[in-house]
Amino acid sequence: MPVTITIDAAPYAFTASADRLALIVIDMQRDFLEPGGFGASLGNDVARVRPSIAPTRRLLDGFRAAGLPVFHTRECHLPDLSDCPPAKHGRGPGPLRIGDPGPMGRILIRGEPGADIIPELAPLPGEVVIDKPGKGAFHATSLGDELARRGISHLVFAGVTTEVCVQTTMREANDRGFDCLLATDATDSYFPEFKAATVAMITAQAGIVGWAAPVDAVLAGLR
Ligand code: C5J
Repeated sequence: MPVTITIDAAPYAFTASADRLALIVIDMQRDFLEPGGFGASLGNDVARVRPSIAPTRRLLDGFRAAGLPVFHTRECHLPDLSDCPPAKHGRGPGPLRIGDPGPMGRILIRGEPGADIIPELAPLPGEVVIDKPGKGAFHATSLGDELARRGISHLVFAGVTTEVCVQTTMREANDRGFDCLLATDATDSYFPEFKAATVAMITAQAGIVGWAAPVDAVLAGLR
């Protein structure tokens, strides 16, 4: 009989069968967390999203120790930009656009150093890494199939940025029938008020998009 995991969460306890639970770490890439990447090219202060690194590492360690599946995503595009809609490519105030050369290689391009996951959170062999052209990780990727193949129905989310790729993916997952929990200190935004609003939006109305809990509460549930 699989163990039932119970996490003390808002708006109420999150429960999952241990054989159906996975962690998804969204876009913890150099392009969003280090100077000179995509996030900085849009005028953001990357120091604002770095506090989520250590809690995300603790969450990863907890899932790995419990033998539970871990998925990572990377927002990035093909070198010829054939998967980057002109509307996305055209946005941004600065001189650097997606595909332009920057200090960490071409901005937001698959295989370039900037698109790598930061070394502190590097995927281990066997963990699935999904390259995604959109903000949501289900759009134009194999994520749905990978989760279905493993019988996953419950997801814990970490990553950046809270209100863009994390929230978009949670909403996609929610509409696909997954129960989703956001690990509140393992996610960050360049705009702290947007992070707070996202957590409130997700958990309002009896968890209309899902649940939220700090990493300590998630780890306590895994033990
Ligand atoms: C953004 C992301 N913010 N990973 N991407 O453009 O949230």
